[in-house]
Amino acid sequence: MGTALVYHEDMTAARLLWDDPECEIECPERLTIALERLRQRGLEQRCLRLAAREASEEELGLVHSPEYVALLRGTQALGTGELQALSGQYDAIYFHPSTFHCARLAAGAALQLVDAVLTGAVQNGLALVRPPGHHSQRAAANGFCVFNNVAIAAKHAKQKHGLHRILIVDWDIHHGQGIQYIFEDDPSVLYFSWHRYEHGRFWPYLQESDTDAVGQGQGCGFTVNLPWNQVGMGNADYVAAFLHVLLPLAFEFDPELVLVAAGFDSAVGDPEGQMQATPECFAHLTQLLQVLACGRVCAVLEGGYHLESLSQSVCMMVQALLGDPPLPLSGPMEPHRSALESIQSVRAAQAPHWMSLQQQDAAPVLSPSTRSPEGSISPLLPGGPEFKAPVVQTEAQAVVALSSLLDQLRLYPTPPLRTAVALTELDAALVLPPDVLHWERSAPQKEMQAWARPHEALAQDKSFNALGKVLYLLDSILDGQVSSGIAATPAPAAAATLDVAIQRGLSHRAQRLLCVAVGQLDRPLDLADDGRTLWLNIRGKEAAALSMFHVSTPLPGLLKGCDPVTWRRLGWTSQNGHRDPAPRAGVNRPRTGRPRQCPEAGPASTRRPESPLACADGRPCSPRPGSKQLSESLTPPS
Ligand code: Q9C
Ligand code: ZN
Repeated sequence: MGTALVYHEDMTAARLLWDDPECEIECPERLTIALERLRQRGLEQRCLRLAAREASEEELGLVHSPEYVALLRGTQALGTGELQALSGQYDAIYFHPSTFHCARLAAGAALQLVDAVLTGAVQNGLALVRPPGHHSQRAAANGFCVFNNVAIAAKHAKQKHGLHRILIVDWDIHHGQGIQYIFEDDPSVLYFSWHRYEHGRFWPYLQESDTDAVGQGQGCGFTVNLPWNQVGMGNADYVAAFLHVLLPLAFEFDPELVLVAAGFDSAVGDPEGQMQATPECFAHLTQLLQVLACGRVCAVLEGGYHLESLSQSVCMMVQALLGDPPLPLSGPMEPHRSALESIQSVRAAQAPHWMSLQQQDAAPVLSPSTRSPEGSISPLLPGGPEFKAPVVQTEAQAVVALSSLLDQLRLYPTPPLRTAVALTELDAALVLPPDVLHWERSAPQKEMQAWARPHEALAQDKSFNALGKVLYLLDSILDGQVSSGIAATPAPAAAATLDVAIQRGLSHRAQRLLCVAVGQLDRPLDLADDGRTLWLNIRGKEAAALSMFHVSTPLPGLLKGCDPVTWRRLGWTSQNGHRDPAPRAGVNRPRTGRPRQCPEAGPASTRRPESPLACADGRPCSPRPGSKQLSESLTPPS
């Protein structure tokens, strides 16, 4: 399935007819040059080209008031003076006699794109439009925007295609306050926007662009604002925002469709944004979004005023939509301090509403007394032996008991140490950050011997010593002293060490284990294929897979390895993120993406109709293959 490119030449007709330095940047060349560049690179030709149609007035009415639509209809007959006078009633707006036609085409293009994706004609696509849409409101034009193209498309996807969860990612550098207002109280639309904010000193100067605007009523937690308080944000900041804010929430929300308010004024060179992200960054961001909603990504152009930067970024996004592997990112890969502060702030503001943000930030520190002196495994739960499993009688009680159990599990604190390394002498020269702890200890000798015995590769002293450190580190992580760690082992012992680590992890306290093996490493033969271990091998070429829990994918670039289609073919879709067989904290949560702890949100809803959509291979999106009964996975392995 391909990529749609929706466009109509008529959208270049509207232009500024008088002098206005603020508005002159929104010019017809934005579209012509971007399209020309797509042609030059042969990208336009690879897309399914669709001619944009006008949105009907009824469709505009999904978002806008009839009076506002009528007012816009009337602008077609106005003279320049009248147009200028009317424009002056709005903030950063110019009207042209062709504005109404263009704006209807822009909204219509977004609708066509959504229709093409949701009918399965294409996998994804981009609508190249102007005027942009995300600032426009029910009865107001604003910030070059006349009709809210993306908002209309989202309403249409709900109404005409019966969707229940739509994610809107607004990576334009301005806050799409129009989209925010329209879906403020709507839990079926998760709206994420990052924007230049500078503590409120950047246009449109709104308090509601800050992190504490999280939505209202039922929609509480479905508005996510990430304000940038400094200019100069770059690739690292954008990727960090995706990894630490957007994607955790998006996975939890589990959208059926992703709409991108794709403004490229967030790219380097743009006079509005003053940011540093390079065009390739948008390929990466696009690729990250393709893991959601079975890859159904509809992007609609918003801003972007540096013609060269805009065109390059558009090309990068289209390439990613087409499935080409993105170019590597350049520039500093450490986020700015100010960016981390913003990320921290939005995570804190959203934490009450999203499971995936809980328990990680600002959790109480594990008291040393709960750790056993030898560093051997201490009781699984903080209360240790005092922890009482509730006695269960009826099924209803079982549910209550289970959620209380889960509540206790959720309180399990964040380890006081973030990262430890267990290295052998060989690697001791490695330069590590100062807050990384060097872990010197080993697992008890007897235990190690027992684990190492079946493996010839572990007979050697060096390998054996390394194993001891690996196991000790693993135990430290499993019993909550450390969050993460890095260990080294001599190459010939790698497979055996990994085998022992997996077996030990599973036999101790890991409920489910993800093993990512980079390089030519085969899955341990005796690993049970019971769904507790997901083995992902990234290697030179695709290797035979035993089951859906055994995935082998070629290195990106070698065989289009990052293609989500590969994953779908293996039975893994974004929905598999919810397999949830074991007691994770979210079991009692409705799968509507409704946030927790929102007083207005009402009782835990059962409102989660099955998705009307199917994946590329024809399977419906929702069923979760391989999930186990809770009772089954609660039983510790013998
Ligand atoms: N120098 C879009 O990107 N002017 N609209 C701001 C600050 C308004 C931007 C002035 C910018 C509107 C879709
Ligand atoms: Zn913008």
